[in-house]
Amino acid sequence: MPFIDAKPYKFQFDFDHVALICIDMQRDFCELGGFAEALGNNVANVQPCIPVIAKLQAAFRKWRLPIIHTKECHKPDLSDLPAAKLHRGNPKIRIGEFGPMGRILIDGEPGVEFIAENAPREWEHVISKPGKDSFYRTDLDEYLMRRKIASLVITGVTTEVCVQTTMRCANDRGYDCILVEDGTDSFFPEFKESTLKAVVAQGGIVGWTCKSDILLDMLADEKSYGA
Ligand code: TIU
Repeated sequence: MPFIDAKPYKFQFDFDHVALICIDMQRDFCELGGFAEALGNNVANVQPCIPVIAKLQAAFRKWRLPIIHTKECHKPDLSDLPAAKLHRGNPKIRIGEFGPMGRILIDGEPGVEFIAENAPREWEHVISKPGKDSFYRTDLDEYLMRRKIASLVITGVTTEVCVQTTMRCANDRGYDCILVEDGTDSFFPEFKESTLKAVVAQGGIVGWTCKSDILLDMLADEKSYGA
């Protein structure tokens, strides 16, 4: 099994027990007129990771390695939406109300859909989640255990919200996690930087980080598997 250069030390890439997880690459977070913009965010800040994630998805598909896609959304009747989340902040449009891309953050609406560049293939696992933690009220843990997946390559938006929350919760469940530095973005670049530092501090208290080219180079090399 190959070891790749990572922080805070080398990460073992186990081809037989690894998955790529792409967190919330949805129109509501990445395009104008969605939830993120309603909260006052500049969506241009989360767009640099899009082509990086597309390259990682292509590389994982080449090796037939599993890819998991999450989307943050709620049921049309809002029964899985806590009042605290509905009322938090002072958004221009609230969750469930009509925006330019349909009802904000409601499953099945255009805004909840994955952006075209990072959309799942039909055989890939898609998780609808009502919270920031991808394990909360989802079948993610069951899916990973059934597939005997022990490590996660983590990408997506936003770094310090759904990405970091999911990485911490995966770490507590015993998964080795590596966060791709250029495969994640935040509306707040300083929060992205501090998250990348925080997860690898204390000997990798939450896991590892690496640049995408380290992974892409390894996955481009036919000799990697079984190395
Ligand atoms: N607002 C924000 O930064 N993020 C979210 O609400 N969800 C995710 O991070 N996906």
